[in-house]
Amino acid sequence: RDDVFAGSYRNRNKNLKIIDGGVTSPWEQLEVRLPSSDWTEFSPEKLRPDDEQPSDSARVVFELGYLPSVTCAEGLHLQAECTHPTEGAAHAHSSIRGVEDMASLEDLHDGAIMHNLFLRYQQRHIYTYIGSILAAVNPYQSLPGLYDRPAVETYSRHHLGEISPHIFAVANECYRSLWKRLQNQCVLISGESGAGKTESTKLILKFLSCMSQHSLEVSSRDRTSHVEEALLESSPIMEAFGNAKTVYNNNSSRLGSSSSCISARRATSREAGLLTNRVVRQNPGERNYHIFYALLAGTNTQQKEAFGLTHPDAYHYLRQSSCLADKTINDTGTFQDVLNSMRTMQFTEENIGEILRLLAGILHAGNIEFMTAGGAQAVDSRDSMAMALYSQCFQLDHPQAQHPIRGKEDFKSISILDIFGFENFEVNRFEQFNINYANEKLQEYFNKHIFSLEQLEYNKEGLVWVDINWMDNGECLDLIEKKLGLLALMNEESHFPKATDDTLLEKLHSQHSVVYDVRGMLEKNRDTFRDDILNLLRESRLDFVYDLFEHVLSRNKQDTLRSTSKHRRPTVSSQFKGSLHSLMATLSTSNPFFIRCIKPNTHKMPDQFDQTLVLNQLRYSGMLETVKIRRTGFPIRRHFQDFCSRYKVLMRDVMLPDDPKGSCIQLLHLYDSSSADWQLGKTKVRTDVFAFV
Ligand code: AD9
Ligand code: MG
Repeated sequence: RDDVFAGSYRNRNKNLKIIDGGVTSPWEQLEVRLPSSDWTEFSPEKLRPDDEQPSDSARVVFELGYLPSVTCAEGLHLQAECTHPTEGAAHAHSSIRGVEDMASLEDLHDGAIMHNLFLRYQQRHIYTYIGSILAAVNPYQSLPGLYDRPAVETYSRHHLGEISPHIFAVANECYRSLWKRLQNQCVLISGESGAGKTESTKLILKFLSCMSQHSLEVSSRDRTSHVEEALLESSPIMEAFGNAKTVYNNNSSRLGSSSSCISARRATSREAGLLTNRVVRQNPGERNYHIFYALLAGTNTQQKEAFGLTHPDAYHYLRQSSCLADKTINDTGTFQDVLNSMRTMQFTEENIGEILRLLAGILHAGNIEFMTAGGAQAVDSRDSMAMALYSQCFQLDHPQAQHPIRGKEDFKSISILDIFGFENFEVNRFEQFNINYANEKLQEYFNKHIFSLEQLEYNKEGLVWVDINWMDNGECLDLIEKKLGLLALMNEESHFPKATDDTLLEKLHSQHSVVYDVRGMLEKNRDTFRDDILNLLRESRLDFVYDLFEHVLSRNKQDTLRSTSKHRRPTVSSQFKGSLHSLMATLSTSNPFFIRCIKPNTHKMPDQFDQTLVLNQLRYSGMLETVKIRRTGFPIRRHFQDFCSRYKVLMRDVMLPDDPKGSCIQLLHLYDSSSADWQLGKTKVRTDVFAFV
């Protein structure tokens, strides 16, 4: 009979796995009914019978995390009947409740992965592992207790995989790895616009901040550098100045930010690149940066009079998109949060006043109209000035961005990368081109770590590699970055004074076929700080404005000097490329953790799971292939010698062989004799048990 099985049960990575006996699939939860006569015979103390036992039978629930290791009495045959209707076969609850680690899914195809996420989402389990990679489905609602202090404490005491999947588990693993390995760590958070990257970043920062406060309390009472707190404190400012309402996300990041924190010397820095175009133009239904509306909503009558401010619809820079407010956005609250943060970060009242005045000035500048023959150009100059002012003001608000705090050689950090997610509007322009380019770079890094390097490692270690057909985005990046690629053509054209969007289009089409709207592309690409505008601003009677631009002018001069042969200043896109490449270089020296955010619907609504939308995201991000590789792979590797010296303490009473490999084998057998959780290569132990991280 199908429904009769016997054997022992082992808890592997939280998934109850029947390793011998008739059924071999991994379960998240298995529910069986036993005739009550057998129940007494079975009597496994470690198993917990359900409270509501029907009189004629007993129900046994094998619960996740409840069975550290249960072995049935030898020879005992469970007369197990499944609670699942009619089938009569033992039925895995995995198909009803989903599994916590997709590497243990039985059916492997895109649909099964999507379905698993769907099942879990219905139960408000938004996190699911793929090995050590975390998939996070945006709940679009606050889930009680999920991120409170007890949750932080619980996850700080468990390795990744020991308890249910959570973003804190990733943060904790990252934190532990930093101290254990003394190597830089990074968390790469990807997903399309509105998928939850920024929220995830904030949660990781929250966790790390709690951990570092704790370690400060227990170790030294060194409170000299509370820079992590400064980083958290700066979040509201960062968001108000760097985020805006778009069609996809009411709080969309228009900057790429990387927060580095919790280092060996507890230093913190934050680097950011901002898309300033939004200051002067926005698409219909979208807004300018939150801070402008916050300014108008939050200032009192006296301040409004002083700055000459009225309502949002009085300003060209705010009203052109016909979207001034959103019911989910509290502009007055934002203003208060920003002021509070600025005060906590020790901005003087005078400084705050100057920043507000500058923001008001930008709004007024946008209302200047021109009636001259060259009026088109004059508008461009006005907009350039507004963008320059905003971008400098943004830099000022984030002093850490200018002065990343670097320690001595022993500086080790955790970087959290949260960039603007993929965007695909009806019409996609220069901004989308840059955003999507950045996302392709991130995907390249992901592919490299998950697939290419893994394959290389397998080959080097002489292990059998299961061929996995992953999607390489190399060609897409070549299209953008290579000689005669989109960037090169765009930059070349930007340097021709007579070039127009039409000539650019012609040039691009002669080489490639792409679907971006080129209108305004050249202008936006040339939009670097212009010397004439800088000189004008340096003449400002306001010291504050003069100071803002002082160092920009000298930097501009250096840039021009550096490229004297061509007399060219780098374009916006080439600067963007430069910063992406240096970011990637930094990341390549770090040990990465990956979080893949998934957007469940386009309406920003809770409890709505659009299966097609999710499937599409799983496909383009290569999730299926990731699950496949994580199923076979063992993400943690250590050299034999290193492994031995670290863990031989566990075998104090055992005579170990002389060679490190032999010792490793003995040690590992003691831990797991079936060798399901580990593998030996030529030089390294590979395992998926995070205790051996
Ligand atoms: V973009 O690329 O910057 O446009 P993100 O950053 O991926 O985008 P964001 O984190 O801003 O998206 O999330 C969008 C919205 O989803 C948030 O404003 C929240 O309302 C909602 N969200 C995201 N994650 C969570 C969560 N863990 N819990 C509750 C969430 N709500
Ligand atoms: Mg964001």
